[in-house]
Amino acid sequence: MEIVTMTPADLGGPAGATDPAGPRFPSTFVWGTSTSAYQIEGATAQDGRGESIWDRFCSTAGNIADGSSGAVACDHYNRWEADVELMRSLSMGAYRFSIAWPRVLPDGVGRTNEAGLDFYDRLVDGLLAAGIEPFPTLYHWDLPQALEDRGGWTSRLVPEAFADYAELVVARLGDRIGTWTTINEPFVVSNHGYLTGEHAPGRASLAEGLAASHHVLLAHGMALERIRSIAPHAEAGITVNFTPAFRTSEAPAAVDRFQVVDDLENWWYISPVAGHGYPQRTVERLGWQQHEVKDDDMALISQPIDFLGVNFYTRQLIGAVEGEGRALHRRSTAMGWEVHAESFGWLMRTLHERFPMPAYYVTENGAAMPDTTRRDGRVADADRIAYLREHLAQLQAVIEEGVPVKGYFAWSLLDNFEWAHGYRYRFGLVEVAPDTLERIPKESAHWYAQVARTGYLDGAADEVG
Ligand code: IFM
Repeated sequence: MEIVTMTPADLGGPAGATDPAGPRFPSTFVWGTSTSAYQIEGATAQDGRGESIWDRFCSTAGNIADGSSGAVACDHYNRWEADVELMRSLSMGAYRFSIAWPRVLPDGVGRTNEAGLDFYDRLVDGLLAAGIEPFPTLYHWDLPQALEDRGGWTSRLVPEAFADYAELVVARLGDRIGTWTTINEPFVVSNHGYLTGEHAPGRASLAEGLAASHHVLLAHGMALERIRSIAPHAEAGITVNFTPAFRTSEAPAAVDRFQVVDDLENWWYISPVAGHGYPQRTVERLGWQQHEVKDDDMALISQPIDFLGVNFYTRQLIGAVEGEGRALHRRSTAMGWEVHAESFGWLMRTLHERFPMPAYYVTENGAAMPDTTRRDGRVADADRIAYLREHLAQLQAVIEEGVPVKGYFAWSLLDNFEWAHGYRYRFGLVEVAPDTLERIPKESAHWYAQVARTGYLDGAADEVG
């Protein structure tokens, strides 16, 4: 039997006790960046891709702040080889991307578009050849329009179609994929798409939002069954976004708002996935009759997962009136989201206490910053570096406390299409020049590459890695 000797540094080490460079992330920690298909691929009419709800939504004036769309985006569909090389040059060990359902099945069901599958085939092979582990997500919001025309996420037809789509993709790529994610951010899919209407497909109804919330989780459960049967050795999970909520007032209106907002935005999805069902007090408060919930649905939704993907950006402060908490922000990003790394540590601890999972990946974390300026030909984004450092320090602390966090994916590799905001806000570690689409790594990209190489946040020499 091989005996492996672990050094304190391999284990993360005690905080700065023996190491002048401070604590070190475990040597097995996965470092990557994250993107999604509609936000970067472009080529929406190329090689037989079908229409998605985002193509349709963007074509209506007023839906996107700058009137743009993802039609070209970063043109990653045609530049993927250079993007893989870019990731390799930045020492990335993994890449989280999403597969565009309408590229693979233009009508959502039925006829397969082989050219679409071939694209992801080549991407996966290219990543592996570059030593980068592919972490695909099966759904990051680009529903085929043909399925929206048949009811979209308010209809049970969509989770059923999603399971078939998942089976097709996993059968094709599964021999090379170690980690599958079913759905990205079920809250945003149902809330923004069907309850408030700020995202595609732009429907605004509480009843439709609640129906969608159940169907999107059902889609996760149905797809998970298929993944288990086709790729039993792969790890599989779901990515949920969290915006920890804190109440700033004792006023009854604040208490009332807090309960609904906190349940819907934070616990509505993880609670059923973890086997505890939908938060009952909010089910009652909203008068949800749950006609969509059929026998066995909750068992499908709560099948064991191998990891939970966690997306975190900010916290929210809830008073009696919407927006009241903003006065308490000390620092904000360009989007007005408060920078509050302590809430990230709080979230990871709270999740592991309340809904313990075998492993966690931070599948998104990052910031749109206003101050991207040029200095000596470099793109200086010191505030993004500060954001990343503070959040990674929180992660380091919770790992040392025993929370099994296995990897971190910075959002995002590239400046890209930020949904209803268009191209106004830029989350990339790499700038994408709006006119030429040239990729220019920002200082944060170089900083993050060094962290990935060394496992240290603060200036450890590269040789340490
Ligand atoms: O750009 C989005 C991403 O698609 C999902 N999570 C949040 C990001 C920033 O808003």
